[in-house]
Amino acid sequence: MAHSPAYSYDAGVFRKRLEQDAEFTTRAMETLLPIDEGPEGQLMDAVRYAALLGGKRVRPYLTLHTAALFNVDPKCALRVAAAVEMVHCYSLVHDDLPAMDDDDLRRGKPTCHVQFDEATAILAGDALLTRAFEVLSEEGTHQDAMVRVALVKELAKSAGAFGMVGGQMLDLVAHQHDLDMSEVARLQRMKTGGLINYACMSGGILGKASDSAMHKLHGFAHDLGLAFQIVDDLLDATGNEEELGKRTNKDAGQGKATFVSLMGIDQARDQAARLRDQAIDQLNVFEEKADPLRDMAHFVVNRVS
Ligand code: GRG
Repeated sequence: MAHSPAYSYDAGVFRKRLEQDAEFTTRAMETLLPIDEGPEGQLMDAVRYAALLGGKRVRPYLTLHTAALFNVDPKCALRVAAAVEMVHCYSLVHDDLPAMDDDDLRRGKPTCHVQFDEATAILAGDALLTRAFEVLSEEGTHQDAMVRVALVKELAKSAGAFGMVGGQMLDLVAHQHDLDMSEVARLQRMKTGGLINYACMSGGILGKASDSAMHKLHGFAHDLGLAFQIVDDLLDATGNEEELGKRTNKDAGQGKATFVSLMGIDQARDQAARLRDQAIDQLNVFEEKADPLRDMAHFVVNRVS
C-alpha cells in the first residue's frame, strides 16, 4: 500500500474527526434549512427530520477534506458539504418510499413517509434537492460565479438521469434482467458512485484544482465508491439491523444481483480491500495532506454501519 511514510490508520482518531465534521455539517444544515412557522410548516419539519438526525456524513467529510487539499476557505467548503448531504438525504427519503424500496427504518428511526406521510415525504425530498442547488448558487459558496456554476452543473450531472437517478432506474428494472458483474458495477457507479464522486470533485472545483489533480480525485472517488458499495452489499448480507439502523437482507429478499451474490462473501471482502489500496494509491501526489482521505478509505472498508 502506498502512502506517506509516517502514515498509519488510527480508527479512534478518525472516528473523532468524522464525528466533529458531522457536527459542523449538521449545524450548517440547521441554519440552511430553517424551521417554518407557517401553515406549510410540516414540510420543513419533515425536511429537518430527514436531514438533521443521524447519518455518518461520509460525503460531507469527502468534500471538506478534498477542499482542504487546495486550502479552500472552510466556510465555503462547509456550504458545499451541506448541499451534498441534502441531496444524499433526499435520495434516501425517496428510496424508502412505498413506490421504491418501501422501507420503514432509516438511521435507526421510522422513515420519513412513516413518520409524516407519503406526500409530505415526496415534497421533503424535492425541497432538499432544490435547496441544495440554491445553496450552491449563493455568493457565500464561492466568490467566483464560474466556480458556483461548475459546482451546480457537476452536481446536476452526478445526481441526474446519467448519475444517481439513472442508477436508481437501473436498479428498479434489474430484476427483469440477469445483471453480470460489469452491469452491476455500472449500476452502482451511477447510483452510489455518482454522489461520492461529486463529493470528492467538489473540493477540487472549489480549489480550482489542476486537471491532473482532478484526475487523481476522480480515480480515488471511483475506487472508494465501488468499495463503499461492495461493503454496503456485505452489510446487507451479514450485518446487524440494530447497528445499521436499517433493514438487512433486502437484496437477497428481492432476488437482486449484487457484488456479494455474484462474487461470494470472501471474494467481495478481498475486492473491497484491493479497491481501498488502489484508492489510497491515487492520493500519493497530495502527500500527507491527504491522510484524512486515506483514513476514509480504511473506514469505508472496515465499517459495520
Ligand atoms: C431515489 C433518486 C433516488 C435515488 C436513490 C442512493 C440511492 C439512490 C438510494 C439509497 C439506497 C441505498 C441503500 C443505496 C446504497 C448505498 C447507500 C447510498 C447507502 C446509504 O449511504 P450511507 O451508508 O448512509 O452513507 P448514512 O445514513 O450514513 O448517510
